[in-house]
Amino acid sequence: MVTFLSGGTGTPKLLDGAAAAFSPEETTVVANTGDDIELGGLFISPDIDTLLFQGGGILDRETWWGIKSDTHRTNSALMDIAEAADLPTGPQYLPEEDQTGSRELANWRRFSGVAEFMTIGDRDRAVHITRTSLLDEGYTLSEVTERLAGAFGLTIDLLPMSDDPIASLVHTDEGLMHFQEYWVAREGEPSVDTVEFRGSSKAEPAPGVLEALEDTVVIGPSNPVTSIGPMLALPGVADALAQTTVVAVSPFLGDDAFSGPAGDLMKAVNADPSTDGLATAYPFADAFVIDESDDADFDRPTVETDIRIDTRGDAARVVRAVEDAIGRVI
Ligand code: FO1
Repeated sequence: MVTFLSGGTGTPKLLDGAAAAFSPEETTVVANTGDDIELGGLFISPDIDTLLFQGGGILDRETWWGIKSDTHRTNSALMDIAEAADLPTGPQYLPEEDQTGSRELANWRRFSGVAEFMTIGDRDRAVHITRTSLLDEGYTLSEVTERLAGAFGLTIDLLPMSDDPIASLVHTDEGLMHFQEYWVAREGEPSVDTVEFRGSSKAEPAPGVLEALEDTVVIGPSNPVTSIGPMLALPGVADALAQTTVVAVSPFLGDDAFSGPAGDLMKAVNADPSTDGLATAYPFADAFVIDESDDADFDRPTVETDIRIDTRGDAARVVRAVEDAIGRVI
């Protein structure tokens, strides 16, 4: 049995090759939900969706979010209406008093749908409408995720990290903003002071998460700060990881992150934005998989391979390196 901790792009890419070493029936994936937002009344869970669409064979593999060949008629119409009505076209938070009201799960991450700052495809939107409606019917995010995983034919077990509201908020030189505003609307431009996982200390891991962490854990090549950080901030998770075998795959080629804002965010939390910084970010890791060109030096077993993942064959190669790393610990 193996459990992967996953964020938006790096770990789903690795999971393309998971079957090279681990049977899907014995694989659990815990997904970050700190990136989730409510936009125009729809609850969007980007990291869960990437895993649903990947498992269902419909993921847009150019972007690693959204559905391939999706249309965007509603999203375009929202922009047209906002422009015609002379409304703002950037992210608009709902007023403070509405952030913590009604749908509890949306706390601190509730945006107006005017001009819809994230590009939501039409088929993608059907998933968000279904999720939001089931949440409103009283189902938990875990229950909704299980239902959607069944609909997309997933063979792995997919768990959200929590059924409670946790919002990844970025404190920047231009003020406090949600991760999606920082990353999607502002393209990671503002300079980051600190990152906050609002709600995490009062949140609980979702049902099944702590049990899944009793198995061998693989931390995929996701952003250590905003993809894996929210999970580590949940009560009990870091302790559980300290008790089990953990292998971490580096999301860095030396000092460069493969994708996303990992480098800037690592600096903001005072960790070295490189493979070396992984030891600080993951003190409980028992082994690492790093790039063969990397000269990082760890005091724990380290397997080197070409960790760039462009194809399923690449993913299988890195997964076999993970298997090798697990073998060196156990
Ligand atoms: N990322 C973007 O960079 N631009 C988008 O317009 C965008 C839309 C979007 C819609 C639905 C969804 O589930 C994800 C979407 N993403 C988009 C990806 C997402 O914002 C982040 O890359 C992930 O949260 C990172 O883990």
